[in-house]
Amino acid sequence: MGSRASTLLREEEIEEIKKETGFSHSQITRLYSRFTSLDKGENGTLSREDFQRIPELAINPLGDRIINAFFPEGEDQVNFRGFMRTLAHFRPIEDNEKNKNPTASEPLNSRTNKLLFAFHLYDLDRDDKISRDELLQVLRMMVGVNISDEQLGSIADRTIQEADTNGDNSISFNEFIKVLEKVDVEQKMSIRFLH
Ligand SMILES: [Ca+2]
Ligand SMILES: [Ca+2]
Repeated sequence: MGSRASTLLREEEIEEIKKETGFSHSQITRLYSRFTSLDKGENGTLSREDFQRIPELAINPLGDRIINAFFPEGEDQVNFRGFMRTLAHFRPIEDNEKNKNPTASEPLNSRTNKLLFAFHLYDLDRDDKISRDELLQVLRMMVGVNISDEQLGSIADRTIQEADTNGDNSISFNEFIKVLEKVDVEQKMSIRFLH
């Protein structure tokens, strides 16, 4: 009884999260204890400040963008379910998932969903295109201060020129996929979660 009970995850909830995200039972309980240790307000949700205490995110130049991806539009708290749904994009694709039933809905950790997640880190205004400005902002965060605005601008121009096949001066999701066709997205966008 008392406050302790509220920190336990119900078995049905674990089952639902397992189905939705593909995480194993032990991964879910382990991530839940990480979640509750980050939850300084002890209200079952995380705020942006809670996320900023994760060292890997604090040092990532795109950390703030990644943190934002955890929050539903216009909200400033995320519950465990939402936390797991976003985290699932980073779950490696396991061998037994590679040729499963093609009629099943696309898993959150598929290549396409991983790429879509990355695309949204750039597409701040959510118009489904990466504009020159949006690309510049990300480049600036990633390269730091050692490069002049002029140089950055020409990198952005060249990147758009190479990617932009329909000539609208921005990068659509399809164009984005084409550029990254040969990139090992699986390796770059996976986190090894302990089993
Ligand atoms: Ca955009
Ligand atoms: Ca285009």
